[in-house]
Amino acid sequence: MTRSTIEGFRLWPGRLGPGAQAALLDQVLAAMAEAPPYRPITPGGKPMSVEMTNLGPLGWVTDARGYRYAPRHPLTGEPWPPIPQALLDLWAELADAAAPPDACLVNLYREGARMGLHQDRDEADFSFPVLSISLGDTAVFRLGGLKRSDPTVSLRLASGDVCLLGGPARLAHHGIDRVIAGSSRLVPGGGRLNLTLRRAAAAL
Ligand code: MD3
Ligand code: FE
Repeated sequence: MTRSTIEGFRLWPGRLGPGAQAALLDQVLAAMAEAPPYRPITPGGKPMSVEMTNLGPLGWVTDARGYRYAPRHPLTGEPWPPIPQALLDLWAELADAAAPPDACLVNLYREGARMGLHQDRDEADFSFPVLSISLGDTAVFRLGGLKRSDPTVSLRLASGDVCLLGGPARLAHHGIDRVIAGSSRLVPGGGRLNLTLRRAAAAL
C-alpha cells in the first residue's frame, strides 16, 4: 500500500469554522499585544523571516546560545501569556495525551516569510504529539520523513485547518515553502498565524 503522508500525521481541514477562527484570533492578538512577535536570531546569527512569540509556561526561543524553551519573553522579560482555554480544549479532544501542553509557539508569517525544512527536537519527550492550528493566509507546507533526504509531500494548510503530528510523524522533517498572500482576509495587516501546541518539559 502506498501512502501520501507519514504515519502519525492527521489533518482536519476546516476544523475551526469562521466563528471559532475569529474568536481564537481575538485572543491571540490580545496576547500578542502583551508578548509582541519578534524575529528570532538563529544560533548562526541570521534573523528568521518568521516572527514569533509564545503562550504558556514555556516558549521556544533561539539566539546565539542555541535553541531552547524559556519561561520569559526575551525582549520584554515578562512571562508568556496563558494558552487560551479553547486551545487547551482542542488538545484534550485531539491529542490523546496524558498531560496538557505547556508551550504554544505562535508563528507570524508576513509577506515573504518562510520556514526551512527542520525537525522539532527541543522537547523533552517525543511521545507527546504536536498540534498545529492555522489562521489566515494559506501556507504551502512540506512534510518529509525522519531523514532529511527522505521524499517529501507538499500540502496546503488553510485558515481553520488543524493537524496533529504524533508517532513516527513527530520527528518528521517539515517546513513552510511559502504563504499565499491575500488568500485570506482574517489576519489584520495580512499574513498567516500558526499556533503549535507542544509538551516541552517532561510530564510529571
Ligand atoms: C511536523 N511550524 O513551529 S505547523 C514549527 O506552519 C513549525 O508555522 C510550521 O514547523 C508552521 O516548528 C508548521 C505543522 C507542524 C508542526 C510541528 C511539526 C508540522 C510538524 C512537528 C513534527 C512534524
Ligand atoms: Fe516545526
